[in-house]
Amino acid sequence: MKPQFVTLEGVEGAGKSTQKAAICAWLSARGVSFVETREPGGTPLAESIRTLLLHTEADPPTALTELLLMFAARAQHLETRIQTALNAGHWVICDRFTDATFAYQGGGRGCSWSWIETLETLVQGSLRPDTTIVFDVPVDIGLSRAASRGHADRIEREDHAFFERVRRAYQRRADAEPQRFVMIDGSPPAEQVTATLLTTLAIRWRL
Ligand code: T5A
Repeated sequence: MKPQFVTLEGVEGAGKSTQKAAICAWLSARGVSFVETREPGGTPLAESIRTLLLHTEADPPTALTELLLMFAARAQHLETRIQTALNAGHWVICDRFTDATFAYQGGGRGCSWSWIETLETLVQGSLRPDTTIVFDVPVDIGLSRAASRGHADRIEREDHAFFERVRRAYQRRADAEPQRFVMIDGSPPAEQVTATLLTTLAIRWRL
């Protein structure tokens, strides 16, 4: 199998980071070489853009600025880290990618879906994730988990309706590409989510 580009998605507090650690441990035990990364971020410049995006309080980005900054960070991350890793034969396990842009800037903020598609093609060419895992949880559950970690960033402070639109946009993406997407119920206890996830991935990847 060629090196897989795997992305993890979901609303705030869906359990992506928790389950990313489980996937990485599981891949390591099977001798799969991988790079673990995240968006926005993943390189020093892209991490600086992340800070601008999540922690600018005085002059917050407009919806269009936010969209362009997400893709600016992605362009840097893709060329200098993701593509390099895939070319060298490593899998890439990435916490959020362009489906988050469709969900948050498209669904949440109401940016045009076709603008996002245009930027996706400009920045990524034909590259798309091989597998996208969405951890689906009711918004209330996700937000209460995220809140338990303390200080909320600029996007986490959006209202409930925003995250309902985000959740619906993920569902729309998954419905459009059922082969790429794996939908996992993220509501049960973490160990139970891990067990379901790894069983599903073992079948999908024959590992
Ligand atoms: N963004 C990102 C965009 O708007 N557009 C884009 O294009 C991109 C790429 C940063 C923000 O950027 C936005 C979306 C985000 O607002 P992020 O760093 O992924 O993205 O931030 P968060 O989604 O906020 O990440 P979180 O860490 O909140 O969520 P996770 O990773 O889904 O959740 P996790 O695993 O850290 O768990 C949260 C808490 O819940 C517990 C954990 O122990 C932890 O305390 N937990 C569970 N508790 C009970 N049962 C379970 N099954 C649990 N799983 C985890």
